[in-house]
Order: sequence, then structure tokens, then C-alpha cells
Amino acid sequence: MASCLHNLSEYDASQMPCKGKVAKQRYAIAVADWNSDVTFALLEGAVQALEENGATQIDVVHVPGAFELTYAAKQFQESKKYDAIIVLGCVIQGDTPHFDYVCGGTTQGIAYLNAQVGMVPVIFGLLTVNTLQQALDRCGGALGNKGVEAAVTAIKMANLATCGCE
Ligand code: INI
Repeated sequence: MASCLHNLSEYDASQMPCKGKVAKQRYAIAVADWNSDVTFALLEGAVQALEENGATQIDVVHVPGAFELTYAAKQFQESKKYDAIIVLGCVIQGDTPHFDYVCGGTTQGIAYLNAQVGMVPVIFGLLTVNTLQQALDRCGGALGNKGVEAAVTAIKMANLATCGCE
């Protein structure tokens, strides 16, 4: 089977908004504690990438599992305090269909929040993998860190309407 070798931590720094602008913005992260070896590494990658790109105001909230990410993101959205929200989680395939329900519910929840008019973007940093090794490869391992990808996406989305420095 063909595999995608895209490194999740790679991005073109020249395409990022200027740091002075990002420094004035506020970012929120909701992270799931399920599979915390993975999700805390995603969190570290996201915070580091946000800070590298100028962010100084970053609020983090922990939720029990991926399924709770939608609720936390909704609370952040409704607070109207943030320019973009990131959700981070990791769902690993088990022996039962539970994986499908958690992945499906979380994906639909975040997609719904993104479709709401007048609400800030919610960035989907959820790993949905078959094995722990696949997750480890994507939280700072061989394939980079999806938390970095989520942070870069958050900054780009928060600055969609206004490009360049002001
Ligand atoms: N939550 C996860 O974040 N990852 C998982 O792999 C997982 N599995 O495998 O069950 C998981 N389940 C918990 C779920 O997200 C909710 O916390 C729980 O159902 C309570 O609503």
C-alpha cells in the first residue's frame, strides 16, 4: 500500500503572518488526556510552534477523551476571546467499533463548529491511527508532530482575512 511520507512538522516559515501580529492574538488549545503519552507530545509541539511564530497568549484546557474536545472547543468559541482554537487528541483502533464512534463523533462535532457563521476556526489535531507506533511516529517521531501542523494551521486561519503586517 502506498504511504504518505509528509512530515507534519514541516512548513514554509516565509508564508507565515508576521510575529508582531500573532503576538496580539489569543489562541486556545483543548487536549485530550486519553493516550497522554501521545497527546502531551502533540501539545508540546503545538505550543512550541505557536510561540516560534510569535504567539504569547495561549490558553490550554485538558479534557478526558477525544469525544469531549467538541464541547471544550465550543466553550472557547462562545467565549469570543480567541482568534483560533486547536483540538488535540489521539484515538487508537481497538478490538471493538468504539474507535469508529469516537472518531466519527469528534470529527462531526469539530466540523459542525467550523460551519457556524461568525465563529473562529477550530483546528483538527486528532490522530486517528491503527497502532500506537503510528501515533508515536506522528507526535514528534519519524513523521513529525501533528501538533506543529495544527499550530501552523491555526495561525494561518486566524489571519486569513488580513495578510501581511500592519
Ligand atoms: N478517547 C480517546 O481520546 N482516545 C481513544 O483511543 C479512546 N478509546 O479508545 O476509547 C477514547 N475513548 C474515550 C472517549 O473519547 C470519551 O472520553 C468517553 O467515551 C467519555 O465520553
